[in-house]
Amino acid sequence: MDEPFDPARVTQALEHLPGWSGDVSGLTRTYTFDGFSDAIAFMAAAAPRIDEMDHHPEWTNVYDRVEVRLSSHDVSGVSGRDVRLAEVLDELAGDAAR
Ligand code: H2B
Repeated sequence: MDEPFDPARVTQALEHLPGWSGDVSGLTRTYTFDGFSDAIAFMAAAAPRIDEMDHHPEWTNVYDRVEVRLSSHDVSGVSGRDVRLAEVLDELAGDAAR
């Protein structure tokens, strides 16, 4: 099992994740797309990568937005798996998201 990040480590991680916020309980970002279909396409494209990583976001879609919250349930906090998933989601969202 990973160690949960302490506050300093979360701050350090967020410096490398523009657009993301959070604290020791989780990392959050809202992606805004050009419309509903683009938002859903992002979620569908991410699904197999998420399953490969066996690390799953809590996320909700409302129209053109996808609100994401990442935490590691097994450590009750943030771990390196959340940082890696944030990087993957940013890569998949690419220029389609604001
Ligand atoms: N996702 C998240 N966000 N945190 C976890 O601790 C987690 C997960 N654990 N996805 C995985 C699945 C675990 O339940 C399975 C058994 O590996």
